[in-house]
Amino acid sequence: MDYNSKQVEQKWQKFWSENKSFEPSDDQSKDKKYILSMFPYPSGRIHMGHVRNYCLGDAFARFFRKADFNVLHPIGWDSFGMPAENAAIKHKLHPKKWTYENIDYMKDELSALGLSFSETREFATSDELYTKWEQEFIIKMYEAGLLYRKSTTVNWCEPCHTVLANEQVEEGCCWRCDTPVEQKEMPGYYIGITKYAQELLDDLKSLEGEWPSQVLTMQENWIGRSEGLEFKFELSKDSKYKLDRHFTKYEVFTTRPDTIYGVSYSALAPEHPIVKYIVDNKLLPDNKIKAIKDMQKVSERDRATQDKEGVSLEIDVMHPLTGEKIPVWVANFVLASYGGGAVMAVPAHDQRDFEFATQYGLNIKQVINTPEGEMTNPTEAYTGEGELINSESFTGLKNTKAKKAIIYHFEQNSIGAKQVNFKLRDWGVSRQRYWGAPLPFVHCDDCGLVPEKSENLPIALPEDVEITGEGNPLDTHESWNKCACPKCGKPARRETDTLDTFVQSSWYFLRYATNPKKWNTEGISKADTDYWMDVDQYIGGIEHAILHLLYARFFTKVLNDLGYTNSREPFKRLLTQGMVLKDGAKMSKSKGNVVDPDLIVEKYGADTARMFILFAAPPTKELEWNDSAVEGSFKFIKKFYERAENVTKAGVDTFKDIDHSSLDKVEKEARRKVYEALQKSNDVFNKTYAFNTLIASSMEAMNALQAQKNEAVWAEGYYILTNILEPVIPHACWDLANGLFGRENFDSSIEVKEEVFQLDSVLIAITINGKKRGEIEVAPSATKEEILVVAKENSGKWIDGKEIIKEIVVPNKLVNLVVKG
Ligand code: ANZ
Ligand code: ZN
Repeated sequence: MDYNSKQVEQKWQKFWSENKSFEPSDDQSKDKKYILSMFPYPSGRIHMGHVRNYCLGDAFARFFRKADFNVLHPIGWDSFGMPAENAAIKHKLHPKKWTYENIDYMKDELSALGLSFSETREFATSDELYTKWEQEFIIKMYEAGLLYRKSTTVNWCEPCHTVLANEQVEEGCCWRCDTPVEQKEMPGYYIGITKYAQELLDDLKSLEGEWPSQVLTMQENWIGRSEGLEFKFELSKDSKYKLDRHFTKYEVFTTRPDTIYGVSYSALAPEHPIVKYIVDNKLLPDNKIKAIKDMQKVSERDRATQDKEGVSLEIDVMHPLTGEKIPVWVANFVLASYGGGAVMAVPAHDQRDFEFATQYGLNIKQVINTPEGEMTNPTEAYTGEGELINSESFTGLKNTKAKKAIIYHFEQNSIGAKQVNFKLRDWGVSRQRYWGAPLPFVHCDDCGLVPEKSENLPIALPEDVEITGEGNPLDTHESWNKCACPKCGKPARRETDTLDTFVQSSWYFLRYATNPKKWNTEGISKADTDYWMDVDQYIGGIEHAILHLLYARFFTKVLNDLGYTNSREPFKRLLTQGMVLKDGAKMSKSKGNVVDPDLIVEKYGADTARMFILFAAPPTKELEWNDSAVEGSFKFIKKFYERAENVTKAGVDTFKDIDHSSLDKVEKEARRKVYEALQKSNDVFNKTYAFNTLIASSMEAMNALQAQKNEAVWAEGYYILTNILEPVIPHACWDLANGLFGRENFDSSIEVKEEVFQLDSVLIAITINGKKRGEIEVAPSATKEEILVVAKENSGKWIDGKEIIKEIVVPNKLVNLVVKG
């Protein structure tokens, strides 16, 4: 048999498409597997990262389909977002045209890889039907108090002309264009993800062992739960100047209540209301007011990398337990949006507080004993554990105990309480851009913010816009943004903000799980998601470890609470694939090291590309592009074809009745290798993900088959190898299996035969005084005594005339004799 990849691949791609081979069944009584690779952004062309992602997903889908599961393996397009608008500005193309043309092109590229996607469940998130349901969910969230509008300082990217979520700011710069982000006061829409913070954290436990631990840790840190004490500082009556009565108390949060007696100053964030009041009323000298104003201009993010800076506010608060006077400062390291936007500073036990105190000559008071005893002239804070000192009645307690005791004391005296804080902030979802899903709200002078009526959904984008890159074209599109108030009917104005694209990717997997026959009438079918959810295997890049995965988990919980699905944690297992590199660097246009998947498919065929991608590295590791390894994959498939000539009709007719005991040694070895590969396949798909080892053991099986001539063993070998390699090189396997066995599907799962692994003999090494001196072959059932007899018979001169002082037998492995003389 000759291998003509093009012919084979076209033939089977046509067959699969005509026979709808990869459509899931509507029969919900069957066991299911939902296999999902993260959907692509239609950027224009597919790259090797896509190829890896989709080949991995396809391998899972094909494996479980063969094992008789009802498999859902969908694909679609995450098609809203900025690049479409950038293309519109640069090439004068309408974002919609650009997007949908890219989708068509990339669809063809993916088809050429022979990926077993369902064709009926495909959609793009910019489809109006998708927008319609998303807008419905958004309105439901608004009605449930989970989505709200407020004015805040936001991260603003001027070149992209949009607000960025905190997650989209990387080291102070825009995640897309890398420009430094500015701070800007602006109204926007927020989704209350913080209400779910505790559950998002707790449920990470259920994912242990199923998700990469690195991703779990990243999510845990992002959510950032801290437990501590919250209490109020009260201004001392004899302060230099008087504040409005609203500002005579303020809240602080501490994770170290055990250090309460070490407080030597308190610091407020530059945006704290008290600081604002002082600035507005010019209660301090001009130079101080100016210094505070300068501080306020810097974004919180930039402050983190700046030197510590502060201004004394010339007022004092009273220590909550001792009544002692404590000076109040404003400091650039205090965050306005965390805890109360103010801290109790303990320089002896907090490094930040220490540096600030040293810089401004503030007191340092030790209250936790170090293992070396009391600190004299400390050069840094002591942050370890220890017994309390200088702490009135709490002195002598271990600090871990003191934490609880001091919180209890505050609670008993009603001066403070235990408090849990999270770093997680509510999710800002407004974008001032055209190519996104419009937020379905209307501003009415009389009624305020009014959600659109559900019969008017979707609020679709107007097509007649000119994208210039300056401002949001929806703002100036009057025939679109002028509308009637859904409540009172008076002239009103449509909201022109559009939704963050992460909103679309937060529920697309629930849409796929909804039968397309229902797409017009239901956004998410509860009955269908009851069957298909949760996703059994999710595959994607580690770059989504926080953003997308957290939002998707959150949305699932919200949609569950709103009654749309019973799923609560969407992705049962997660595989994060490594990057594809060339010459040690990530493939990128700017580096000029991109390998075009289309060219590889054109030259060698899709199966070669697929095999290389799965063989060259374990899926979670980086994969270094290697031309000769691509060539090697091609050669393997070619050999696989050519050697199929050893599969005869006689072999095919008899292989199901092979009598293992009647085979000779090489035949038995060939069978064993074939079944080892089969076992490996089950392990790989259910447990280890080590596709590279599956291919390696298939290669070994091929070589072992080649060493023998038994026709039945050849036929059985091909029957099994075409089966286990089908997820990797599907076209070749369907073609071979069809030609040799008349199979048009792989619906039988082949059982592993234990007899094959029973060995006739095992090789045991003989070592004398620790040095290897020979080898013996014994039955696997031989006893230690029997092994020793054979070992001594075969040790000749090494033991002749010598005294054996020690005999060690490690079954199936080795005999060690220790001799003297
Ligand atoms: C006193 C103290 C003593 C603290 C000590 C720490 C060590 P996490 O773990 O991040 O929750 N803090 C509280 N609010 C703050 C704000 N708005 N901006 C900056 N820092 C703030 O950290 C909580 C700790 O960070 C709190 O505990 C507080 O400092 C500080 F030896 O209080 B600690
Ligand atoms: Zn109105």
